[in-house]
Amino acid sequence: MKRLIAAIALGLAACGQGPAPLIVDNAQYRPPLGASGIGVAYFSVTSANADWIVGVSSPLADRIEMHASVRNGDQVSMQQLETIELPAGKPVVFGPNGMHLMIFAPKALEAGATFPIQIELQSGRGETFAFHPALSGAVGR
Ligand SMILES: [Cu+2]
Repeated sequence: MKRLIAAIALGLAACGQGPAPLIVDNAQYRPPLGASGIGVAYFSVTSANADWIVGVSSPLADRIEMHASVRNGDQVSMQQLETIELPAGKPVVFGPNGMHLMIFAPKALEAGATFPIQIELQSGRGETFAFHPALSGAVGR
């Protein structure tokens, strides 16, 4: 009987109304270098449903912008993106020399703490992910 109840509960969860959560991998946070006051975050994100990122924020920063690095000959500049498309089921990668998050005036993290970043979607959802202050190997959530 217990097993049957568990199976029903699982079935309900699988049929729930809520859309599947975002999958975030390799979420890493790079604190500001020197006195720049600007940190950077990289990650890859996959949404089961087609959606758009329409905003990014953190309780530990003044603001966060989405940027793309644009190469023009020898020059690389950055362009701010207001929205970023998330095709259904395809990872969208934010990484060095590509799209990234610029984090303005982030607060210093305590040892062992992660940096919380909330991703707002056009569908109205918002999810917060833990970004690890590490250069590699860290996985978000
Ligand atoms: Cu930038």
